[in-house]
Amino acid sequence: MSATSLAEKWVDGTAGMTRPSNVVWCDGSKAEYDRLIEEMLRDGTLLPLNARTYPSCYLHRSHPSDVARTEQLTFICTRDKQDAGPTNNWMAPPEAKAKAGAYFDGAMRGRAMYVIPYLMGPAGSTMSRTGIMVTDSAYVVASMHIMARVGNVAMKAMRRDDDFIAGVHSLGDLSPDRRLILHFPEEKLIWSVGSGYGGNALLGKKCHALRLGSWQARQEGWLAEHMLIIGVEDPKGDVTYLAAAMPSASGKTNLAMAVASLPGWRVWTVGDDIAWIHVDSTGQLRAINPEKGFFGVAPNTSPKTNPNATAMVKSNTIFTNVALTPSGEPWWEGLTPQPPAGLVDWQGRPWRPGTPAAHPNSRFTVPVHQCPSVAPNWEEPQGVPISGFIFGSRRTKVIPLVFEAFDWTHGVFLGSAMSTETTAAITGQVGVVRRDPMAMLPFCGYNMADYFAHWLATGPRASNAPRIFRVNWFRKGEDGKFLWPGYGDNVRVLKWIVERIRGGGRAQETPIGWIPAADGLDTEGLGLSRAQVAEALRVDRGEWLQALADLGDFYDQFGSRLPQAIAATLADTRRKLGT
Ligand code: SAT
Ligand code: MN
Repeated sequence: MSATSLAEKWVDGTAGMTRPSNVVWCDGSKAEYDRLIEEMLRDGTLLPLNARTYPSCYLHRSHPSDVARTEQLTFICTRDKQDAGPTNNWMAPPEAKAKAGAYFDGAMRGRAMYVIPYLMGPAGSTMSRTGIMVTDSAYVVASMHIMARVGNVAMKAMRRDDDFIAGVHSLGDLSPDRRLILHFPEEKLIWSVGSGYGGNALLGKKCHALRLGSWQARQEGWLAEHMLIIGVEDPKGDVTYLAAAMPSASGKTNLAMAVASLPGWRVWTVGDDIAWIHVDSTGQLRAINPEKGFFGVAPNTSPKTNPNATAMVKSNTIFTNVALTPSGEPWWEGLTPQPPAGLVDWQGRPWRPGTPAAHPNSRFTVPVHQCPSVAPNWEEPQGVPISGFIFGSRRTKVIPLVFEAFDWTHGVFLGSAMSTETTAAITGQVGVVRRDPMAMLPFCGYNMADYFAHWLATGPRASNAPRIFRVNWFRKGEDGKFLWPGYGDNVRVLKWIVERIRGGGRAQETPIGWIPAADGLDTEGLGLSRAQVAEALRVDRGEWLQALADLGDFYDQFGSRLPQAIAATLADTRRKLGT
């Protein structure tokens, strides 16, 4: 059977279930994109923005109850519940299919079903993987055009006739009561119904590249991670590549394209959200960005916090749920110090002060190549060599600004120990602390205990395992103010990380890892007192012991599946802290 016929058979079967009026195979061309935009401008799915200041930019307003990922409606559907693990919602495959099947049944009546073959990763890379998704949303098709490589390039990349992840997406009736995001890793299948929101509906992104990707990665011996990829260039012109895991809406896109506050230093952007990482034949870890676009959080993006993002979204960008100015420009909180007069809010109503103008999880969708800091080698098939991993989360307490793991195993422990304060990127309460190992809690497609074991086993396969660091830009002082300026000044932390990787960088040993020595961080010109820097780096034994007790409870749910090395490192850390 040829690749097309197997794909066609599956598409036919899906159309039999969803009953569209017609089936459109997408070719990924500019003409196709332009046609979709025209159609959406006609039916009101998109609004045009100011053609002079924001050429080829559009605004999409989603259903007000469909503005973020819905984790409580997201399931891993493995035959054995233990394979999904205690941190995932699980449903038995037959039950999942019966439930969602009822929502999919005839869901595309009177609408077109678009078939989108897509490639995650650069063309010609052995690390890239293919998918075919169907959808009844033109907004999803246009967004996929920006976020992934669509069309023939994907069909050509298929290595076997069944070499694709199959994804079915329908807007359904957009009701949260009939919304399900289902993953069947054993069948390489995704079913998503009832949401048009990015993380739920652009199936190449979290569903494929992370949830099914992580499953595939474990089977095939690589890593699929919720990580940005950057090259950090020093004043001599040497570039060190780093991958950093951070929870959604916690400054990942800002760090991915940071403008260094230190003379001579520069950050090159390879990716802002997902990294696929392989150990090459020489034992070097190499990473690709499987995506081709950014789906970034708009609020707080400004010429001050992220000048590169502000510049790149000035053309060819689809905005979702931002506010609109009278001159037809997008606006969101933080873009300018003062909101312009006459704003229309994200739901299309005259804006009332005291209410959000843009939704806190409003987004921009834009091609990577428009980023002024894009790395010249960002699409190279062999990927970039990774020398360091960073685990970062949002914690107002406990976690110091930066510290380094003692070794690979300790670094995996630090990643597994991550917790964070929740943001508007997920539906639910904002600002509550929850565990989020490696920023993968919502994205790991299998038992997280096995995921930790997979990480533990990967380091020793590398000839020179990357160093592992933990960062936290969000720690606050007694006065409730952030202790660290963040943004472009985070490059000062990257500088210390790069120095450590190269065998320099002054550090002092603590029970939790290596912390920069008193003069280790370059804080010149920041105007921070020594005491302030010390406070940002302080290890509070009491706070740590409490946090580790909570971590122990979290680990307990994995039972005997938790790798011994993780449990032993926790015990060791407790002992060092002096229990
Ligand atoms: O909405 S997405 O899940 O794609 C982005 C994010 O929350 O990280
Ligand atoms: Mn993300």
